[in-house]
Amino acid sequence: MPSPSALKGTSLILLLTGCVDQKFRRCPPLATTSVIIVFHNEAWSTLLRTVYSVLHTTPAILLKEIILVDDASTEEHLKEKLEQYVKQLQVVRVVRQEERKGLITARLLGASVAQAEVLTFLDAHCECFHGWLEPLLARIAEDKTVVVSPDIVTIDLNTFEFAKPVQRGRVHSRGNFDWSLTFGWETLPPHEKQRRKDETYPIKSPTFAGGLFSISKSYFEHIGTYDNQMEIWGGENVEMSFRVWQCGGQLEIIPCSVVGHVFRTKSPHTFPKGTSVIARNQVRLAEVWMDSYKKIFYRRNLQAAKMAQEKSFGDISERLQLREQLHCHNFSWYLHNVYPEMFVPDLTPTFYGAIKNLGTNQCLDVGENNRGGKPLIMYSCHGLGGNQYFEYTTQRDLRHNIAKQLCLHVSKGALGLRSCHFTGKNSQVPKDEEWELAQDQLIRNSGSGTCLTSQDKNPAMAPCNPNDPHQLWLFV
Ligand code: UD2
Ligand code: MN
Repeated sequence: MPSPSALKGTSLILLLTGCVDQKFRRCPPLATTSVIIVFHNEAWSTLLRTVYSVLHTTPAILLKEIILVDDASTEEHLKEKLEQYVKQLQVVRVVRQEERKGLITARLLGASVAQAEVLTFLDAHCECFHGWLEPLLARIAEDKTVVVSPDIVTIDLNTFEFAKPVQRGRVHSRGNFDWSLTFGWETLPPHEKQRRKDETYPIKSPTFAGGLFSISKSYFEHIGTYDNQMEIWGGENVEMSFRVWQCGGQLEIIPCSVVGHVFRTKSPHTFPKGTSVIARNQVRLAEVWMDSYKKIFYRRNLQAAKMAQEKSFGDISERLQLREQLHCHNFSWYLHNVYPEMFVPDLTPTFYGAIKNLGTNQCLDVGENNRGGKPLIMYSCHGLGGNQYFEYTTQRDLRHNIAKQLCLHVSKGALGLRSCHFTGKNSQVPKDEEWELAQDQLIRNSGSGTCLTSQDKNPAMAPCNPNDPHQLWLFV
C-alpha cells in the first residue's frame, strides 16, 4: 500500500501559517465523527488510500468509525476481499446498498447507521491532509447550523500529486451555480474578503461542491437529509445548498481544513436508466426550491422543461412539506441575501431559444466551453437548449446567458461573443452589440449595418440580402 502522498515527509506547506498555530480544545473534547465514504466500482488503491489518509490524519479520540457504503459495485475486489481487509483496521466497516441507486441514497444509508454526533462525507478518491478534521468539528461545535467543507485541493488525475499552493495561487474560492444548475467555483467578492479578518477565517459560500463536508447529525436530520428520490449522481449538491441557506443554515468553506480530491474530466459511471436522471434530479430541486426562477433553468434545458411539463419527475410533496415545516425563505430571498452577485436574466425575454438558419437548417451554436472569445459555429439543431440557447432582450442585445452574460457583437467586420456591456444600472448597449430583428427575418447589427449569415461552417457577417436564405433566421 503506497503511503498517501500528502503524508510523505511532514511538510506543512499546504497549510496557511495561521492554521498551523490554531489550537483546539481537549476538555470537553470536540464531538466525534463518523466518516462516510460511498463508492461504486472504485479502484482498490484510491479507495484504500482515502481510508488510510483518514486513519493517519485523524486523532483517534475524534474518529468514531469509517463507514464504506458500496453502491452495488460489480468489481470483485470490492466484495469479500474488501470486507476481510478492513477487518484488521477495526474502526472501518462496509455496508452495502443491494441495488444500484446512486450516491444520494448510499449516503443516506451510511448516515442511518452512523453512530457519531457529526457526519463527515468524503468521495472515495480523496486524501486528507494533516489537521483537516479539527477545524471542521470546531466550527460545528460553535454553531451546529453551519455545514462545513474543507478547502478542496486538486489531486492530479495522472500523477496523483497534490496541486502545489502556488498553482492554487492561494486564492480561496467559493462555490456558485449557473442557470443550467451546474456547480462551479468563483473568486471571492470584495465584501466577503473584507468580512474575513484573516485568511484562516471561514468563507461563506452560496453553494458547495457537495462531496466533502461535515454536518451535525441532528442538524442533517432537522434540515431534511437528502431528497431520497434523487437517483445515481448530480443535483443533490445544489439542492442541499439552496435548502440549507433558505431554511436558516449556512454553508462555509474552512480554509484550514485541506483535503485532496481527484477531479475527473468525464464521468466514469454507468447510468442504468440513462443520463436523463441528472435532469430529473435538477427538476426536482427546481420545483421545490426555485419558485418562478425555475423558468430560467427550463429555458436553458429543454429536456428538463419537458419533464416539468409532463410532470414525470416523481412525487415532491414530502419535500414541499419540508419547506413549509421549516418556514424556509423563498428563492428571491436567497438571491438577494446569499448571492447578490448572481446575474438574473430576464424573467420574460422578448425572444428566446435556438436561432435556426433557413439556408442550412442548422442552428447558431457557441461551441464547447465558450466563455467568450471563441468563434461561434453552425451545428445541427439538437433541441436541448444549452450551447444553442440565446435571448433577444428588451434592450436589443443577443445573449447566451447560462454561466455568464455573453453577447453577440461585430468588430472589424467579424462576429464574436464577449461579456455583455449592458449590466443594468448606468450602462448602455454599444452599437456593435445591438441587433435589429425585423419582419424580413434578417438579423442586422446596428453598428456595422451588416447581417448574420451562415454561408460557411462558422456564422459570419455579410452585406444584407433578404433574398439569400443563408441570411434568414428563426427563433425556434
Ligand atoms: C461532485 C461531488 C460529488 C457529488 C457530485 C454530484 C465533490 C468533490 N464531488 O462530483 O460528491 O456531490 O458532484 O452528484 O464535491 N458514486 C456512487 N454511486 C454512483 C455514482 C457515484 O456511489 O452511482 C460515488 C463515487 O464512487 C464517488 C462519489 O459517489 O465516491 C461521488 O461521485 P464522483 O466522484 O463521480 O462525483 P464528482 O466528484 O465528479
Ligand atoms: Mn469525486
